[in-house]
Amino acid sequence: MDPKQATRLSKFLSQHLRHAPAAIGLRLEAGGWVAVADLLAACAAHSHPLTRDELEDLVEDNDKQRFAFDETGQRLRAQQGHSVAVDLQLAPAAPPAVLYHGTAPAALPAIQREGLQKMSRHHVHLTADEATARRVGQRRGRPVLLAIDAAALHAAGGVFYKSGNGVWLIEAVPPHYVREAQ
Ligand code: HQG
Repeated sequence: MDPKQATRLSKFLSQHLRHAPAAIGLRLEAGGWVAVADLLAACAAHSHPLTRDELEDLVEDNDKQRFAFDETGQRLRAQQGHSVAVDLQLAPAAPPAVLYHGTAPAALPAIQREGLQKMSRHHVHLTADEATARRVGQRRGRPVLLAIDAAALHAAGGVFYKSGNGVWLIEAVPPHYVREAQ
């Protein structure tokens, strides 16, 4: 599959596995899963046909590993980033001492005032990798890199989860644990 086509399909899958399953007649099961057979039928019925093999390639080659099959290979889900109500059934995990978040200068005053909020997603997204955080911030212009004192927040009772593609998730980060890292 050519890269443009792969990006188009990846965006279509993200949209419907994270935000609007009902728009193509799908309903997410507990854990965010959909049956692969139903997904392929829904994609075909909504102008994004692909085969099972193409779906496997797309999942494997995806730059951020956004999607994952279950252990049977019969179901697929988005690994994070949902706005629809879904319980990903992740287990709480101890984070590394420092995590990063990339944002835009315009968001900084509000973040300093009220901390990091999940906005329209289910969680605040954090990463252990500075470069990744910068790239996320860059989507909105000049990136601002924030360092989160994850060890202190965890010690204070903050509950962290790690998604299957290595994104750290938390309900909110109070301002006290956030500092500008550049
Ligand atoms: C900001 C993409 C004002 C926050 C990316 C961010 C990531 C606040 C925006 C993943 C705030 C939310 C997630 C506050 C946070 N006041 N602004 N109190 N607290 N913000 O897209 O983390 O391609 O929902 O800094 O690459 O940017 O979709 O979250 O700028 O991995 O797989 O509000 O989405 O991955 O934006 O990005 P988002 P995010 P995918």
